[in-house]
Order: sequence, then C-alpha cells, then structure tokens
Amino acid sequence: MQMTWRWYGEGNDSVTLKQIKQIPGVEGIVWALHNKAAGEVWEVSEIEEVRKQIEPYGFNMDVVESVNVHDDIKIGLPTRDALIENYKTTLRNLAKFGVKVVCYNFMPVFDWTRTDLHHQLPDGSNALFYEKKVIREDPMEMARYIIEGSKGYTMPGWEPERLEHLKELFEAYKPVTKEKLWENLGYFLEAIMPTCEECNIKMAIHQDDPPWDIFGLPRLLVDEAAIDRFLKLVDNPYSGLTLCSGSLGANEKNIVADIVRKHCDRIYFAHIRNVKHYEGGDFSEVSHRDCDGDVGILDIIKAYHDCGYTGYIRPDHGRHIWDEKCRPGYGLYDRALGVMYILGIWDTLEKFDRKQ
Ligand code: CS2
Ligand code: MN
Repeated sequence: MQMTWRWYGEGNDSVTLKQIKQIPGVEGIVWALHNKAAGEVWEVSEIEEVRKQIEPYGFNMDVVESVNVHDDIKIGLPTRDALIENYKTTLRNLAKFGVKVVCYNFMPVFDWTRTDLHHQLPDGSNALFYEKKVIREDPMEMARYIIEGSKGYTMPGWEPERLEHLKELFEAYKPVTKEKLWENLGYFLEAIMPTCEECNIKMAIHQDDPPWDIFGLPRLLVDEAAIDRFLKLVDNPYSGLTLCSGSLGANEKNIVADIVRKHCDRIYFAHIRNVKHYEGGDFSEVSHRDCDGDVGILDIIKAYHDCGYTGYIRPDHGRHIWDEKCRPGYGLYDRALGVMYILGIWDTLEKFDRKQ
C-alpha cells in the first residue's frame, strides 16, 4: 500500500507540506482544486500551480479527492451532458500530471453531515459527532444550528453560498427516487468510462456519510449490498471504490473488513477512520486506535494486508488535539498519529505475518 495525506493547498490548510514531509512513510499528497465549483473544468495552468507546490517535496500527486459531481448530473437534468463533458476535460487535464485515482461521491446536495464539530471526548480532545435527535428536518435550520456551534468552520457542501440555493436544490431533487439516483449514477459512469480508460484514471467512489438517508434525500452507498450493486452497475475496472471505514462503520451492521476481503481488487483508495457507536445510532469519531472505536481497525488493516493491497491509503478524519486550530477533522497531530498507527500495524504484519 502507499501512504498518502489529504492536503487542502497552500493558504487553505493549517498544515504545511514541510510538516507532512516529517511524518514517516507519507509518499503522496491527496489534493484538489478546492476553489472550483462542481462542474467547472480544472485548467492545466491551475493544476500546474499545485504541482509546483507539491513536487519539490518529493511527494506524488497521484490521487485527487474530490472532483465533485454537479447536482444536475445526480438529478439527471438535460444540462448533465455538457457538465459530463467538462468532467471528461478535467480528467484529461489531470492525466497530463500523472493522476491515477479520482475520488468522488454521489451524495445529493451535501457531503458529510455532523451535528457537532467540536464534541468533547473524555480525554479533553474534541472530535466530530453525530446525534440523531439534533438532526433538524429542515436543512436550513440545521445549517443555522451548526454555524452557531461551529467556531467559524463549516462542513463541505454547507458553505453559505450553497445554502442560498438550498430551497431550489431540494425542489429539483423531489422527483429523484433512490432508483432514479442509481440510474443517474450509471449514466454518469458509462459516459466517462472511455475517457478513464484512455487516461488510465480509476474512478473511486466514496460512501455516503452518514450511511443512511438524511433530510429526505436518498443515499445510495450505505452498505455491503449497495457496494455489490454499485460494482455491477458499471462492471469495469476503471470504476471502483474509495472504501471509507468511518463512513460505512457509522452503521454497526457494516463489517468493513468483510467488504475489504470481498472487493479488494476494486478498492483503489482506502480511508481509515475510527468511530464509536452510541445508543440509537449516535456516533463519535475517535482516535485511530482499534480499541477506542468500533469499526475494527485491526481487522480492516489485516484484511488489506491479507489481500496484498497495493493501492493508496490515508488516515481519515482525526480528533483535534493539543489545542490545534484546524479544519474540522483535518488537523496535523491526530492524523499523524493515525499514519503511525496504520504503518505500525502494517509493518508488523509485513515482518511477522507474510502470507505470500
Ligand atoms: C470526507 C469526505 O470521509 C472523508 O474523507 O472528508 O468529505 C470525502 O472527502 C468526500 O465525500 C469524497 O468525495
Ligand atoms: Mn472518508
């Protein structure tokens, strides 16, 4: 496997490349043009700017997270074909820089959702938290609630400029049933597969977070059965998974290690995040250490190792520790501990548990 680190870009991330360089084992930067709206073409000159930042540190830029899919494509509006053309142009431009994996998701309207971005854990650190009873039916009300407690941060997809158009967006999603959303996902993938083949770029879908319907919006990638269905929907090696242990693991019924063993050949990017379950479906993000949460981090890494996984991996959301001021879930310290924990398990397995 190849260890990577998600970085939001110079001036847009509290973590520097110089700091990342000093974390043992990190080979690649997972990056994106975060100022681009979904549907816009990523121009070569803009990608070149990022390359100039990353390459002097000796990191690869093989993985992009994410090239977001425009809602019109998810809804299936007539505008989707032009937007898909833009997506293909972006893929071609990324290929010029050797990009190999593009992570994306197919969640309607929002990316991940939490009710508290600074939930205090017993050790005094804080982390992202989801409490079912706090979820407001009306997402505008939810947004106000989150903004109040957010200390100036927001969640991806919940930016004020997007919230302005929320009403219309929800209207547009009304006719989109779960089946329709599957159909639209298939349409999108079918359309871009030839470009992916030509560019040698693997598409890697991220699961929905949390893995259940929210605000009356359908969510597709929520469990093993959905992942099975997805991989058959467009049965092409260029369409695979970003397997996120924390997104799936928020539902205690999902046994992530089993999914790894079943679909290892279609996993191109592994997100390692640990989650602790509370009664009634509430959950908290916790440290990467196996016993701190419930997703089975040790089993998951062992499963990847047993399968001879050679793809990309990264620690996903970390806690906020040692008074760090950072993007929710994306600080330096706890994710660096996560890297060392993952590599600790991996190196031990390599040395003492070589199966091949
Ligand atoms: C999240 C997501 O779990 C994660 O990595 O931070 O925002 C993720 O980046 C997107 O859903 C992938 O498109
Ligand atoms: Mn993830």
